[in-house]
Amino acid sequence: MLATLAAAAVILNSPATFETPEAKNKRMAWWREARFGMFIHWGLYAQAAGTWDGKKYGGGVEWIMNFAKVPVKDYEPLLKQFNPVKFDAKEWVSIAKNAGMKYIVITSKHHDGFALWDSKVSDYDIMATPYKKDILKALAEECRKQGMKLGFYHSIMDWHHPDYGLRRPWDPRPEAGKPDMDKYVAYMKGQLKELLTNYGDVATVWFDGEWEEPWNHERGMDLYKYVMALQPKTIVNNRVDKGRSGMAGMTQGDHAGDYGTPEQEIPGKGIPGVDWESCMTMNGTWGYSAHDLNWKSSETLIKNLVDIASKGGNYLLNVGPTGEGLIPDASVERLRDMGAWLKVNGRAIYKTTASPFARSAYKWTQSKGVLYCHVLVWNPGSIQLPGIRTRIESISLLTPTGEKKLEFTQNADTVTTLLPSSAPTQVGGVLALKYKGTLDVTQTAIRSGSDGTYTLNPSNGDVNGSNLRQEESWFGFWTNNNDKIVWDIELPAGVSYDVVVEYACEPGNGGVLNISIDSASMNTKIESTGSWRTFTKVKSGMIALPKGKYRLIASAKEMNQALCNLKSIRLVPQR
Ligand code: FHN
Repeated sequence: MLATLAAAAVILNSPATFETPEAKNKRMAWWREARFGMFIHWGLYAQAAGTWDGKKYGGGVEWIMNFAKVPVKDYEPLLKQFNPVKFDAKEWVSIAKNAGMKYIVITSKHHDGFALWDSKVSDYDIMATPYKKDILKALAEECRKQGMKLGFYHSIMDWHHPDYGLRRPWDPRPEAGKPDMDKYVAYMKGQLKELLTNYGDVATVWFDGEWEEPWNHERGMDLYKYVMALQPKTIVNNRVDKGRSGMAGMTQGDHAGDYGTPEQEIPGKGIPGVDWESCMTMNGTWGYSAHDLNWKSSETLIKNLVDIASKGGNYLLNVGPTGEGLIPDASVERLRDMGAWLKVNGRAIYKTTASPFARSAYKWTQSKGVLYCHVLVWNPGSIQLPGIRTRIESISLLTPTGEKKLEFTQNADTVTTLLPSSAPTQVGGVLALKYKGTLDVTQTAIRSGSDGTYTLNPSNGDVNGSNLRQEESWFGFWTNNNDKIVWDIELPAGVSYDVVVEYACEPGNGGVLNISIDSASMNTKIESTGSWRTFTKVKSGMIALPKGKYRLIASAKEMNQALCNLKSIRLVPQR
């Protein structure tokens, strides 16, 4: 027994895991294959729909109690209004399934403390509303019927419970006495025990609200062990503990948690051996807002899915149902488009692993014996795929009617094939390159497109820096003077190029962007374009260099607060 305890102690001190790597791999297997899940933010805040006392709020309006500084006594009346009579578990699960999502994570309790299930340890739950039916019970039953995995989001931070260690400043509630965090944790464990014993297999527990002072590493490690003891097969995100590095979401050091949780962003590169999931909204809010119509396009959502999968991550895409229990039409339409794309290309997403290329003009995923090249911008005609030394046996285009074989040639390390005139889906198409044996790829320098233009962007650039990173389709967070971007390119003989910079800059920011390549160096004044998403193109200078391989470096010569969002640097052959 002592030996076992000693062994357990050793594992306990390893990076916050309580099992062997083999056991963890077994436990994580379904999640690593799933790649795509639905996040559902739903609760009393849906009834408010982003407005309080006639004032409209922006951002994540599941925070409206906080934004509008609503005391508990004035928020609780929502209990009597929340009556989601149009909630239909079968419809919700079917929407997720038809979208190609493999798991659902729903807010069992968000920061406002309201419980979506029939909790015996709280009267602040769905049974206190006119609806009086256990939402999570209905959802769990339907998920089992449809073979959909179900996980629970659970907020550690609780703006309602009097014992949560930090009351809202505008709602001190002295009459409730001094908060007792130990009592609160006992209450939270009581609710988690209900969730983890009464609703069948819980695929994952998605903690949140861990960032405030009352929560600490010791409590996080204890809570992780508590959850694992109740459901040893579940997996727990890194927000159970204090190891999350802000919105970048990856776990620092020996903290509990099975996967990282980047939020509203996609890491610039995947991290081999690290499990992570980017959670993102479709518009600007997690909870339902009647007036946030800033919907991302289906194309953007599909490209996000591909980008994330190409880096070995999962995409947890959010819907915020209405107070009546309906998933907004705009969300349903986009999920339908994603499902249609995945019907054709799902095998290039599910059960795949990250791209073998550190950089490429294309997004790649892979599975045993197959490389998937995601050609998201469709230019019919010849396409070159550099860096592939393994002998390719065949190339097929994935289409709605099955695989379409393509002719191809292969020299030392470049495969060339011809893209047909039209793309098989609304967002490009996927080439399946099949091979036998082990994969052998090289990291080649960036080459030009068929028109001779070099497009340098986040898909093929490397960041040397602390804050600068990919944000959607550009480099963002350029707030550190020392951060820079590097591209390795291969130039042909005798061509002169115009250097064209595409950037966006919010008023009050900007400076001077320096671009250097070999002995050439040029400065571009970065001025406001009106917003971080309003892009403009400016000619920075020109280069004419002998044939060869070069390193082009973009850096900040001068900077006010932030330099810019850099979408691309293009080398355009002078005509
Ligand atoms: O404060 C929450 C927010 O409301 C939302 O739930 C997101 C989803 O990941 N998490 C927190 C912000 O990081």
